Amino acid sequence: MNIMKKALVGIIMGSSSDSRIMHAAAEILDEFGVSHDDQIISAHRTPTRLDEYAKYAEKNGFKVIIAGAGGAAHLPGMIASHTVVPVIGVPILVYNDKQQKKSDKHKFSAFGGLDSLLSISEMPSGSPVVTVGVNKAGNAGIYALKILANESSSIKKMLKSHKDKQHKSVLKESEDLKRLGLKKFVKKKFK
Ligand code: RP5
Repeated sequence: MNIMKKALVGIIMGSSSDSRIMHAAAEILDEFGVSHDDQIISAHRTPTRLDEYAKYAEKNGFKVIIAGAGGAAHLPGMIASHTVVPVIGVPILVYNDKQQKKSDKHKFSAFGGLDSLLSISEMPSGSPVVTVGVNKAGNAGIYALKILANESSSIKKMLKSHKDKQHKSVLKESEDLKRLGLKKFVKKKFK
C-alpha cells in the first residue's frame, strides 16, 4: 500500500558501502507506505552535487532528508547547510563495505563509528542535524515518519499502532520469561 506516491523523504548516503545500513530507513518507510527518493551523494567525491541535491530536494517538496555517512561523515552537515529541509543524520560504522577480501582489516571505521557520530552531531551553532545512534537508520525512518505525521492523520494512526505492537511484544516476552523461568527462557530465545 502506498499512501504517499510522491516522495516526501529523501534518503542519501555517502557511498554504496552505506547502503546495507541505510536500507533499514527505507524498510520502515515502505512498511508505512511512504515513498522515498534514494541516492548516493559523496560530500568528498562529488562535492558539486551537494548544492544540486539541496535544490532538487526543495523543488520536489521533500519534507525531510535522511543522510547517512561513515568516517569523516560530512554529508549530513553539508546538506543541512545548503537547505532548510530538516536533516536526520545516520552515523555509520560500516566502512568500505565494497571490499571483497574477507581478510581486509579496514572494513570498519578505526574509531568504531564514534568518528561519524561526532562529525554529524557536533554541527556548529546555526546549522543543526538531528542525529540518531550509530547504524540506527531504522530510527531515522521512524523519526521522519513522526515529522510527516504532523500533516498526516493516517501516518499518525499507524505510528500509534506501531507503538502498541512494541508494547504488546514486550508484554508477551515478559509473560514467556515468567512462565519458563530465566534459564529456560534464555535457552529458548538464544539457542
Ligand atoms: C564515507 O566513507 C561513506 O559514507 C562511507 O561510509 C565511507 C567509506 O566509503 P567507501 O570508501 O567504501 O566508498 O564517505
